[in-house]
Amino acid sequence: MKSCLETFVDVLYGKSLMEASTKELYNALAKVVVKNVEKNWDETRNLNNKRCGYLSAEFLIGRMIYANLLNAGMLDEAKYILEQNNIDINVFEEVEDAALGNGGLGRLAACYLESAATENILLDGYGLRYRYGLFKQSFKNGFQNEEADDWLKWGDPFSKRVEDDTVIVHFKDMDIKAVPYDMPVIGYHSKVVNTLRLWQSEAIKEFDFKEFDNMEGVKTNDEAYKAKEITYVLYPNDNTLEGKKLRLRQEYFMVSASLQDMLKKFKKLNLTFKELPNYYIWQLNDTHPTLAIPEMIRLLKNEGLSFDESLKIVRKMFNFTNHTIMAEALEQWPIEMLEELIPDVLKEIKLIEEDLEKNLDKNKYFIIKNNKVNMAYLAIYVSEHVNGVAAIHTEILKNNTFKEWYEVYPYKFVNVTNGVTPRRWLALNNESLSKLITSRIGDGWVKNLGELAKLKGIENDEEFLKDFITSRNINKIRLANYIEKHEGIDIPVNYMFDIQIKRLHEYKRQLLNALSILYLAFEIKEGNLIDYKPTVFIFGAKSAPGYYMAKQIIKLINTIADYVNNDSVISKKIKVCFVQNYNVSYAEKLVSAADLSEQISMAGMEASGTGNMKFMINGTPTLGTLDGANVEIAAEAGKSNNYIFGLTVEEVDALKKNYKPELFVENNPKLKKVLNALIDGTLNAKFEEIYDSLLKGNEPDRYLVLADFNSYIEMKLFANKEYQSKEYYKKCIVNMYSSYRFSSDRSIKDYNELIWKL
Ligand code: 26Q
Repeated sequence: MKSCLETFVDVLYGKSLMEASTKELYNALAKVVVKNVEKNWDETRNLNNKRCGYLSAEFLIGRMIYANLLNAGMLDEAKYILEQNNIDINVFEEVEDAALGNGGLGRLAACYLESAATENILLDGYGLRYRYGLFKQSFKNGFQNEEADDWLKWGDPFSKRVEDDTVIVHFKDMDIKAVPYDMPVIGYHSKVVNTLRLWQSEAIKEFDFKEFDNMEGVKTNDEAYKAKEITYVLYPNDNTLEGKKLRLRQEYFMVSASLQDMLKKFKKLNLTFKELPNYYIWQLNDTHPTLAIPEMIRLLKNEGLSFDESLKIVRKMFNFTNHTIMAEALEQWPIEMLEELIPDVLKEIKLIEEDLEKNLDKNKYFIIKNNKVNMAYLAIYVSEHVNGVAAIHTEILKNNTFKEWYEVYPYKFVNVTNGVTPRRWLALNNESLSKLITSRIGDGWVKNLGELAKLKGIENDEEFLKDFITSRNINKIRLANYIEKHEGIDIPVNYMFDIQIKRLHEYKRQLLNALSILYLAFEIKEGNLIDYKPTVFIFGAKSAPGYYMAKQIIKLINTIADYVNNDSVISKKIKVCFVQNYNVSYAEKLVSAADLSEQISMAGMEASGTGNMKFMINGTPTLGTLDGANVEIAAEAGKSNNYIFGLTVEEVDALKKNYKPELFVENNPKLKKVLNALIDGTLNAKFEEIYDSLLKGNEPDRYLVLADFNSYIEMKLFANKEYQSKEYYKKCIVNMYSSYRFSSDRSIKDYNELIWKL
């Protein structure tokens, strides 16, 4: 490999390793990795076994260089060669993340591809190659500021443009070229190398200067612009639908290109179309790619099949994963918009609706209603399986969200609890803990996280306990240095690190955390918290640019941070830090250094959560509600090894029937004081809208922040008390070795056994 890297740097840039820039080294090293897996990649591609395509508008792959080196078995060698040239492999931390996703759903897709390759399962990713990924966030006067994410400025050395596989996607107003860029998906020490194929939109006819002067030219150039626009930027919404025409274009573009690609390969096999479901099936990552269903029917009819024959085949080809029950996220596209962009696809949707009316009571079941297409119902009606992403979430789908569908199709509904890859989320992000684990049980856990169970009981081993604490402290020092450098905030490493990192959303209740910090601040000021272990509250979160309330909450937390950090009494006990531009790479550092994992959504709202799993694997207890996968985390590690508080789903439902938030404030002067601080000038800014959202309007305090406030404070103080004893670290260790269920290797095996049957 040594000569290989040197050759690449020389051939590509005419330089020695020491002369090369970080960008050049990065590109050359990535090329060496790709070359190394080329043979396995070709062999995987040429297999004719049944496959699944993971069809997703988002793949939040983050920084790929370390993960690919580790998985290809080249990490140690790369470190060594670079070191010999006086280069620290950490220089690649400058390389920006590929943020082709928003949050949980996109990161899950990335973990699943990695796990499938590791398990030698033939799962390909199909998506969009956005020119700009999720915006870069900075704070200006405490407010979120967004800038374009030019991720390609580092090059894209893992991708190959495959001109020969270009396809044409047809819209009513124009035809557009879809050009695939392929990335190898390298599993950990495995033979299978899968493909992540991302489509880029381009004009069939490039910009034409000659024709620029006449009317014809204006039209051509307008089309060139409109074509490129489709994959120009990722929609920055998480758990909310924005019903924009361009978004619909993106979805159809992705779906049509992917299916045409699959069909082209299938036709080379000279089989009958009936065999298609034995050759290729699709997992729909939420409803975003649901147009694949009518599009597949359209394509089969183009091959000469009837609608009925086509539908019969298509019914065996699709499975649908739901990721949210939030009403504002459920996709419904206006008929007019479909008519305007893709009338041929709309025709097939209408025929599916007619088929539905033959089979089901049309007063109760529909796909089209009020001139809108309900994408979830379309997906459920035709899919073979529908799954939720955590046990409690699947139950809610069956009993509430899709109740009537569960009544007619009980056999379609299955649960597959989410997972995260232990390569990126333990082996790579937490070197000190990884070394400690390996020193006791060997390194088999990297491929099979279940081996961590061998550590059962080790929380009582004094030496292990001591080493565990040391490893945590190493990570905390590293994080504190990083935060000092990037945020300019000094974080004492002997403080407890209490961390909430996730997209900013009212249902995730960052506001509850913020209010609890104000409560603590006032208690400290009044001299009431003598035994409180000093704590730093760390936040990381992006808000959708158009989500007003979420942006107000960011400003509030930054305002509280100023208030707390600049008060000489309060800051001796607590500090607050909201890191900027929270992303996958930041998460890797935060997760390994956390003492407490905040997972405090209103019960019933967070489908699963996956950040909660990342913390658990790294040995951090959860301060959380019984929501999403928190329920299963508490079950696996033991409820008493986590800090569970708040209303349950049933209690939320009951309380919501007649909720009066004032009742929770009236007899609670401390809470009253906290709320008043939002509007009375205690802080440097006023937050009337936040205050009003809790106490006024037709649905005050929609997410029951005030109802859960007391039990949250109580549990937070209890966690703080325990943190001062060994009991706390024992809980950390039990969480860590109980985390097998939350490996995405397990999730992928569940998908394969319950759904794909590859
Ligand atoms: C839809 C239409 C137009 C524009 C944007 C969107 C859109 C984009 C992203 C709608 C929703 C999303 C993302 C949803 C999401 O990330 N859900 C999360 O999925 C995780 C993985 O299953 C779960 O762990 C989280 O609980 C869930 O919130």
